[in-house]
Amino acid sequence: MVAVGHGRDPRSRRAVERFAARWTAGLDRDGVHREVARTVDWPAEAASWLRPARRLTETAVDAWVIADTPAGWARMSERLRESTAWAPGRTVAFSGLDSAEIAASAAQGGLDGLVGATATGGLWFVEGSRLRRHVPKAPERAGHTLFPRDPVEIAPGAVHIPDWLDLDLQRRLVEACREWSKGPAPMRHTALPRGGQMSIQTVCLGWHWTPYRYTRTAIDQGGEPVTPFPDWLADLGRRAVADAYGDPAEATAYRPDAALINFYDESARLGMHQDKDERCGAPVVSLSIGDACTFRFGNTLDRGAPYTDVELRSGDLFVFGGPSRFAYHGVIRGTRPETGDPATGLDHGRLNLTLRETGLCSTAAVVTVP
Ligand code: MD3
Ligand code: FE
Repeated sequence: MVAVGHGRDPRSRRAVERFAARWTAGLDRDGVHREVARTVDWPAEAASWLRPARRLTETAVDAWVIADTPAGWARMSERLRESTAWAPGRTVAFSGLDSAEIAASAAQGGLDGLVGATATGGLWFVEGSRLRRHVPKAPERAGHTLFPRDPVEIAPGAVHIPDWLDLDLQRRLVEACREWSKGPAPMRHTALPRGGQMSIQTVCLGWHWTPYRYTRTAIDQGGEPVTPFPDWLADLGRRAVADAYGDPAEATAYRPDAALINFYDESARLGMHQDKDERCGAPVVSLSIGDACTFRFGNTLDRGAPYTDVELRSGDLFVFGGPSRFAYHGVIRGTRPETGDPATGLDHGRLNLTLRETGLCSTAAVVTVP
């Protein structure tokens, strides 16, 4: 038996409506339909939260379910703690409460055991008066096969967030990639040092990559200048790191200065390799658009097993940092034709953008001599 409490903002209302519908449709251990003992709401600003606090706690329940804005909940949780027998350890919250404010109220104590969802399918919880986070790892998804596209940390520091880019952003990225592909140094099959060329086509931003170093100009394309790395792309990278790791400090510190944009046709592949030409351990952010592929994530020791195969689809984000930053990885031959949405502006093939911090010096100034 649960009691539901919520703020009066539309998002919290929707969250508890959806919850109540799902909850009461299910059966409890005795085969009886589950119930909501009561639902109590409260304004974000009011003279007193004492009445709703009492109503929420006056019948015995197994757990409380809360949906609120951080501002409303700051006052309500204070009331509950001071004036009722409420137990934070038997309380779960929706992602609307996942914020800096909850960290601040956690620090004041009395919220230990409170658990909530994050917007990307992870958990936050209060322990020792601190707000902590948990991103689910692959094995924990065993019972969740009905929801196969939840965000997953496939290895420490390697976080996959499906459908992170909305269609509009995918469209804008495809448009931008189309422009960048024109050059000055156009998208091309990168030549390999032992002869031959890569099956993927690549164009670079910020720094130009050839096997196996970064340069300021396209040394294999007549010394053409490299298209600058745009600020808006760095902002997108910081947002990606924030969502993958839930750590605002790490996100703010992220300063990507190079992007590799790879295009895969149906027969392209990328053999198992490490990205180790950067002199920096900052995470790599990967964005996929267009046809789906099988991405192979290996280990840090060699190209072989153990590895994990993950399907990457249009809109997916992957962030590789921490212990995963120097793991071997690759893309299996054969992206799957017609699995991308032509509404992205890409009618065939797959685009992958990787954002990196090279750890190389940015040039202080460019002096033009007339
Ligand atoms: C794991 N690109 O450009 S993205 C690459 O889909 C590259 O085009 C692939 O590997 C692609 O170097 C894979 C996923 C990826 C990117 C960089 C990583 C995984 C990574 C760096 C370290 C570990
Ligand atoms: Fe790579």
